[in-house]
Amino acid sequence: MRPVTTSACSVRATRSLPLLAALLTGPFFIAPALAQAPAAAPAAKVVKADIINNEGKTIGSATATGTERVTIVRVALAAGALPHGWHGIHFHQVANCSDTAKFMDSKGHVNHHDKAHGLLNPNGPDQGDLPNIYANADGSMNAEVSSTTGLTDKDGLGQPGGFALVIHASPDDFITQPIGGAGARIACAAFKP
Ligand SMILES: [Cu+2]
Repeated sequence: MRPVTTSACSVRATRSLPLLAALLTGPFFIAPALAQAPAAAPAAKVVKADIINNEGKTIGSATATGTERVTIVRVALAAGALPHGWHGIHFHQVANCSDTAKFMDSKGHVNHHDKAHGLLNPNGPDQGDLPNIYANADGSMNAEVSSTTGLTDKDGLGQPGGFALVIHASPDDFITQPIGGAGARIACAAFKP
């Protein structure tokens, strides 16, 4: 049985060679190339929100740009906005910054898959995790951070309650539970759905 099968295969291979040559050299070669041209990427969504401090004063703005698979946040803060140094920043579950003294109404981190907190945590990260941001000596800041938590993903930031961007008093150590030792919530931006 085996020699027969081998022989049939070689016949097929030999017959297909001229066809392959025609595809590579003839006009047919162009057609497959056009068929594989990438589809136009869907436009990214862009949303903007004021960042307020514990006194309810607007200290700057946050602009989130993203798709179903990514979110990039640009933070722009005026002089005097934040204490000098590194600060944790996260996506929290609810677009509510109305309790300005503590910003607890923004709830915990976005975390649809029940992961541990921390970009360096072997059981993490949760979907709210972001790298730290740095406030200049005068308290101003211009920064961009990114995440694979999708801006328009219903299982990400596109959830029904919107989301909040929360800045903490201290840097996130990316591993300690529940928020990496980032401490009090000192600024908040509510991104309504
Ligand atoms: Cu947080």
